[in-house]
Amino acid sequence: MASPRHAEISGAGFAGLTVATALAQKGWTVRVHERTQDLRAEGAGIVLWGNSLVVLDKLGATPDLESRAMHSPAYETRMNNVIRSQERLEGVRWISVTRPHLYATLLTAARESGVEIISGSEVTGATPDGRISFADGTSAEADLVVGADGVGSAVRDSLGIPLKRERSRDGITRFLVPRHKAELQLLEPDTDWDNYIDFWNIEPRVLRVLYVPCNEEEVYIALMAPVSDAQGSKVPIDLALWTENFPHLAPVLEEAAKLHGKYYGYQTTRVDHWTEGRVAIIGDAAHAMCPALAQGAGCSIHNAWTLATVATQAADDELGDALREWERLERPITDRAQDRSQYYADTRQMAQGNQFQGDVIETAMYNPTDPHRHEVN
Ligand code: 3HM
Repeated sequence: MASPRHAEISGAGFAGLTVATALAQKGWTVRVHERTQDLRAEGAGIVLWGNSLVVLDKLGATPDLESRAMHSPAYETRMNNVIRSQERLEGVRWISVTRPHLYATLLTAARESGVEIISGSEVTGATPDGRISFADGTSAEADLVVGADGVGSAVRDSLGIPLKRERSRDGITRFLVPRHKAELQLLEPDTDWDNYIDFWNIEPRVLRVLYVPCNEEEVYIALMAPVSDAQGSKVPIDLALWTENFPHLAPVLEEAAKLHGKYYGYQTTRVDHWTEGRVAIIGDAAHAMCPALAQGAGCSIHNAWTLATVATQAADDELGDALREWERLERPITDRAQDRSQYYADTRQMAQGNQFQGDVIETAMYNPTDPHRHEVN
């Protein structure tokens, strides 16, 4: 039997752990390098749709993930606290989880599949012939190198791949806080506090709270304000400002006010190409996007899966061509998700409600595990 093929991966985030686990399960030996000393996820909560959940199914990670997740009855949109829509999203698979829980699930799956994860290992770059280099001056060879090293990707930049960055006028600060369901229920007994609720205020002032229950104990809240609004984008948050505008959310806003966190201005990074020889970039290194459609990690996870599949199917001496073909086929759907997310970030149109239909749910409905997905009928 031929010896297993070997992959070196930079970055133990959602994309890196997914591609690592998928490759290991398909018979590769895999090493993942993580620059930080600690293996843990930053951030608060996350919504996952069908396109990433089918991948987690294949990795065997779904039971663990769903043991601590929320299936909200509806995706609700409000303007000045008046309900605009309650989308039941029939036929669409989606859940909300905390980022630490998704991370722990992927880490377990990776380890159980035999992936070697090295923390405190900084990758400085890669070459198209499959050499990866490290900050300590050493290097290693692989059949496949993956740059899953985030929006500031050293792998991508070492290859000189051109990129463009576009900023929007708004941004958010994210918090994971206790739900205080009983207190919220007292403030508004008619509200279903298990719903995902997007609370928009545009007049007289642009301030928005996205309320995303992630399990029975924790809720992810994202506070949006324009970059130009110093008071609205301040961290720790200005509690008086937020409770004056969202009095019905006071119990969870008071929790957020105890935390630090970071205001993040929406931005999109578009890169010229995703592969060079034996190197591929995935995740935020390839397609960092605005969070409006909640598809940044989703696209990362589904592209990680298709990359592992294509690389495994390709003959070793045809890997470079196979990766180029992978980009040609898989990239357009991610480009469209990026464009739509940027559009919604720029226009604030999600405030209209009833947004998750038609083209907008294309990404959520995509099945990267369907071998016939690119056939035209
Ligand atoms: C889940 C989710 N949805 C929308 C946004 C946004 O528009 O900032 C952020 C999110 O985490």
